[in-house]
Amino acid sequence: MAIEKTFVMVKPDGVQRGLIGEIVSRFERKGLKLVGAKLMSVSQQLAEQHYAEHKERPFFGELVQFITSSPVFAMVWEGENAVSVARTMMGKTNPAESAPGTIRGDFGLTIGMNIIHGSDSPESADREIALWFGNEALSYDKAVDVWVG
Ligand code: RTP
Ligand code: MG
Repeated sequence: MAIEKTFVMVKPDGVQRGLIGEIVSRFERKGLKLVGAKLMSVSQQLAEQHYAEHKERPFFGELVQFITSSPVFAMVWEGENAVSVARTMMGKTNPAESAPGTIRGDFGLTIGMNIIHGSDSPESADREIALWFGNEALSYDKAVDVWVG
């Protein structure tokens, strides 16, 4: 069983539209475990580091401007194959091509404002969790039965 951690972020459009709860709920119901979360403003430097792989792309400036324009909700989710499971739940990069039932397919229209980010590989996840959370993300056992009844 490959237990992984992945970095997921509700982008400014998702926060402004009140979709944090919906998105957190979907990941919880899927069975992933929330091990880190914070609402935060993004500095120019953090945005440029996060999206470094896109530095030469024509949309880089717009992307950095967008992600720094208003707070994001950064999270770390843990579980079996968490990286690919989260990507599947998000849908394709372009919401217009994302299947209904996915987050982008249900809530998005345009590629520039596609609501959510998720790490694209375990290596990216390690890099992004270190970048956004350092050592802050938690590790804990889930014992649901103890808390109800
Ligand atoms: P993300 O990194 O945000 O999770 O999205 P992704 O892996 O599905 O897509 P990626 O190729 O990494 O692109 C990063 C973000 O850049 C914006 N984008 N705009 N105008 C364009 O053609 C274009 N292409 C990409 C999107 O917001 C995408 O999520
Ligand atoms: Mg990406």
